Amino acid sequence: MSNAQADAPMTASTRGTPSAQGRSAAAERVQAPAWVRNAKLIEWVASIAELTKPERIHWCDGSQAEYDRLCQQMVDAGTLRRLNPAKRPNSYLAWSDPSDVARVEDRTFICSATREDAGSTNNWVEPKQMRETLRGLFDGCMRGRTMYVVPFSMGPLGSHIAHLGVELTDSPYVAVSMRTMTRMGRAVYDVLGENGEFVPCVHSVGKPLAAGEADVPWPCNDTKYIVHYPETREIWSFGSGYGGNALLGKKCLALRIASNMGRQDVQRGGPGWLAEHMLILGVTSPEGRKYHVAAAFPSACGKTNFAMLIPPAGFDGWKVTTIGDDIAWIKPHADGRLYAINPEAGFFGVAPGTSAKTNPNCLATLRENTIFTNVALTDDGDVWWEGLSEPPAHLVDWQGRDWTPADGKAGRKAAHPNSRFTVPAAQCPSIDEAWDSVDGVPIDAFIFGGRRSTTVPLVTQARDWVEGVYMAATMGSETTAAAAGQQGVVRRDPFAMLPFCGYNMADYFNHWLRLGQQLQADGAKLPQIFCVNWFRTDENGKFVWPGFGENMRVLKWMLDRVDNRAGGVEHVFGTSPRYEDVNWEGLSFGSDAYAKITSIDRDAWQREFALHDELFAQLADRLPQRLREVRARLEARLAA
Ligand code: TSX
Ligand code: MN
Repeated sequence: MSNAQADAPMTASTRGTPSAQGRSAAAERVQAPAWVRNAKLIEWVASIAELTKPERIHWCDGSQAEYDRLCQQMVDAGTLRRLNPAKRPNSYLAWSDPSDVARVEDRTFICSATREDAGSTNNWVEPKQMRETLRGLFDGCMRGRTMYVVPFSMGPLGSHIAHLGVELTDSPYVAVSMRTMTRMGRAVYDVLGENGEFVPCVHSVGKPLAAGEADVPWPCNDTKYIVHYPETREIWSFGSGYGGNALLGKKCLALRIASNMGRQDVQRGGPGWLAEHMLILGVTSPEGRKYHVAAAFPSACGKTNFAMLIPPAGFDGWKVTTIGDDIAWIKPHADGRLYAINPEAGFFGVAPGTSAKTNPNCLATLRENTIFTNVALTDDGDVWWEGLSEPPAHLVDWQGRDWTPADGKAGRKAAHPNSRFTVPAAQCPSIDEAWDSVDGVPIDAFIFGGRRSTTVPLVTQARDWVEGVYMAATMGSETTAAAAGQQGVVRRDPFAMLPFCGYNMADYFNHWLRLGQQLQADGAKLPQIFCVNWFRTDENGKFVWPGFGENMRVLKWMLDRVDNRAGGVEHVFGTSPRYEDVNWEGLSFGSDAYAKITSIDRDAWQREFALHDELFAQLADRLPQRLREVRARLEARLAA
């Protein structure tokens, strides 16, 4: 390593060396740079180093030079491949171990004091017992490796909505990815100061190296643990280098820990806030009225595509801008409205399906400064994935094997279906001018969506906040073929938060209800709540709605409703646009087709309510009474 000199070697000669300039023994031991002044942080780094026993410690400064150096080091080690600089400047390709390609939900734990506080939808282990297990696994787990100290801010530096974290990791891939996905580096220490708080995150790939042992390109361990302690706000991750398991600022901190922080804020006398699995976008009308929307979709619904939507023909003068594609932190503002920030600084998105047709803004974003993981390599040193274009005559697939279109026809994918890009958000052509604003943007509407071939109409506005919360709580999505041959099975995914809620899901519903009630009591205009479904199919199994940019027509109706400007028809569970309430300029889409995607089938809804009951039974212990009341009211309407 070129900068080995700058790192602190953890050798017998430096352990316990007395301080020269009056720094603490711990600071001396871990060679903390002078710009790190937080004693608690230094003590913690020293204690984790003592446990995990790395060869050396590298305090990340977040500079471009450091990023470039670590990437070069990974190129030399075979972890990264530099892409053709003429085609893809400053970009790299990583191929993971074939066993380490996705989040591991069955290995993800919420270790709250009681099982009930984690709730039936989370895995739970008693915290003391989990600490013992992890102590055993982490003991010496970084032997022969560098431990990177990665300071980061989720949210704009210094924003009152932001929170700081520090991740200790033995993966340079994680260190560089965190620089793209968060505000990472020296400036974090200035905000942290001597006494500031941070969420401690410990990560190891779980593959210590014996003296002289050669490393592998993608070290990991078959044993995996993704562990959260919500009461003490700690994250421990072992055995995986894959994004969602290893970039601990994202799903672990910004969703699981933060969702719990937002609720704890109420218990501590605050107004409470929300950490949501939502994209945030801005819409500017030709008259210059700016709206902001936050939208939750389960996986495989095209969240990133929606966040970067380009208005279609017939929408001259309309502009859609991107604030975030995955996570929103939402807080009540002094003006009584809810304001949202994107706590992230980059996009960690699914590559397959991204093309100049489905998402031109995203494709332009990926032009440079991108790390691709598990996509295919072209003969001219560029990347390719299914859905990007016609397949080239020859590729090297994500497992390093030769691939031709014949292999594709035989069902072998060149890119892993969960292959990813990691790219700075600021590079997105549609990035909103306020995406970096410390105050966030005021939310006019929440959208909840799922992938449903039947039953759920194109768009519905909830009658009120409580019915909107019911809609979101009972949201479902059909699994795609990729997910283990279970095509067409509806899975409940409340608020698209099932794998990401850091506490009891029933308490989470209650948190939403309470927040709405409080804002209403304070006289605020609450965001409207909508439910959408782009995925209804016809008798031949074909999608009826063109989707993508054409979703602008639905978005416009929703925003017109926010300003009481559009008509609609009320039905069992809310209000939907009639054919004539939608702007059809520039699209030929007839009223017969429209009927196919907006019809309400009474029998299908009866079966749907039975599925809602299954979820409610699972959450029965703490399910808010108000949701049971909505359930009874809706069924009575259906029967009437
Ligand atoms: O992202 C999608 N969106 C949202 C876009 C803003 N996808 C891709 C989902 C997988 C990640 C969609 N797929 C959408 C959609 O609105 N709709 C569909 C279904 C569909 C697929 C293909 C066509 C039309 C609809 N048309 C042709 O193939 C020509
Ligand atoms: Mn997500």
